[in-house]
Amino acid sequence: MLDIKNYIGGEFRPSTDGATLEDFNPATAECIANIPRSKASDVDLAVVAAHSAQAEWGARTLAERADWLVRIADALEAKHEHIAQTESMDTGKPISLARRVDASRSVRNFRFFAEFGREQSDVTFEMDDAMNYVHRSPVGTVGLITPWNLPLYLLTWKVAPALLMGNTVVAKPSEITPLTANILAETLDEIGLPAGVFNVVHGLGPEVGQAILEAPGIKGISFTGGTSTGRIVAKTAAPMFKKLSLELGGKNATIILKDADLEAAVNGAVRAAFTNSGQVCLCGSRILVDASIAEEFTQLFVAEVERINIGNPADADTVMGSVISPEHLEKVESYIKLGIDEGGIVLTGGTREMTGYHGPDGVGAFLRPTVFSGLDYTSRCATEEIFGPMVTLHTFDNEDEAIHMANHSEYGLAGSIWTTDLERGRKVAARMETGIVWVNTWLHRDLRTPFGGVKNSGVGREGGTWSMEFFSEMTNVCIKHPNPTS
Ligand code: TXE
Repeated sequence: MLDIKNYIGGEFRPSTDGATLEDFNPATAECIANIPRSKASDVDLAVVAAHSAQAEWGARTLAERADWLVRIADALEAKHEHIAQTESMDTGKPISLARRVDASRSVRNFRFFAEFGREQSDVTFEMDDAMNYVHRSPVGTVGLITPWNLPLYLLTWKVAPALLMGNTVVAKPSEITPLTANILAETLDEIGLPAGVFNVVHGLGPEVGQAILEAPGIKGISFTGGTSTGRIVAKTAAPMFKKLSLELGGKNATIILKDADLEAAVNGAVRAAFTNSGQVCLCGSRILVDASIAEEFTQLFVAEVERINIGNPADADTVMGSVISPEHLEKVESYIKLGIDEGGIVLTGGTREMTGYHGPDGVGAFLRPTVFSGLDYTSRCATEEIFGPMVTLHTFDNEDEAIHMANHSEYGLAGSIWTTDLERGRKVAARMETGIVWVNTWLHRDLRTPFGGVKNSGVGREGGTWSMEFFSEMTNVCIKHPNPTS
């Protein structure tokens, strides 16, 4: 049983009132850690610590801070397996995924921003009689609030640019996946990052998360999580004129055009649908197929889904582990029942009662991947974010109909298009109301590109210059050229 503490001002300490929460391994249902149930008083301590470190950290050069990011990457890389094992235990995701995605990308986030930061040149604007340059300074102390699906991956995606640009950090990971944020704190402490630059306060969203939103000393909020929580974040932080970045939910379409390479499209659609048990905001949870190939695609797709090796996340050949919690499993099952009520046909999977599957050892939040056909694209199952191992199949007769169906969503985060005609792919991509479109691939990421969505998928973008812009304030300095006659 791990006894996790907050990390404030370079010290590991309990919450001010000593309250704690339990953290569970969703695959075994075992309690694996106690964490602080922090409140506003803990946030106040973290803000004081951050403010005391701000001036010195912000005064360092970008190159010096980039050097720190490289040190952090090296130190995390040395803990790659420990990070992967811990993340798998905390989330129920397969160890293979935790190694390949979560641990590797957490290291890469720091390495990328160190290199990218160094490459940036000054922004200048020449006039006939003057020159302008943009001076960047830190925002100050920023609040980073992150979700449970990719805990360290998404936290480091924010911490790296925040530190690079000279900010100090108050981080709040999800209360149900706190462990790898603690590994980050331990690592930063071990390599001697100045006290107060990075702080972690654990606890419940409506308590310590809300306190971060309300803290006057926190000048910017970078949030990744559900759309409903995103509304609360915006409502609280916007009137305080805090800088705000919101990466929210998604209900992404995978569009299979009739000229698609069917084998690639099937494999891509399965990967997009069920990676991380469908618990990635970028997952392709609606699959739109040209009617002329729907029968063949559906047979191949269902057969591939049924080959997914679901089981013990600790086994190297497991492809799908548990979902994040019993509560989330119930939520996904409620959508399976709703889909049946809405007239859908379960092509594979179903509730635990329907499949008789309760996990490799009969415990834990395991659910077989479920595929529905026969549901209208306007049905609740096809429009609401389920965020679990359940997808719906729909057919279209032409491109316009496919695009209309794909855009029929309150979300607008991502989508993928499968076609052998790349010009056609570009045309369809241009009409997608999303922030990200992949053509003949999925989750293929260049970290320099803008990441984020529109509509209820959020506001703002992360990645490359977009992260650097968010985590800095710009001052334009205009210098008049000396008068030529003087
Ligand atoms: O989100 P929640 P979850 C989305 C994904 C899904 C959700 C799942 O689509 O909807 O995240 O993650 C804290 N004040 N994305 O369930 O509940 C909470 O403690 C302040 C999109 O964790 O919104 C947690 O730390 N904080 C994303 C964090 O908010 C509060 C990629 C998120 O919790 C709070 C990944 C409050 N009142 C997941 N209430 C993308 N678009 O990139 C909760 N929290």
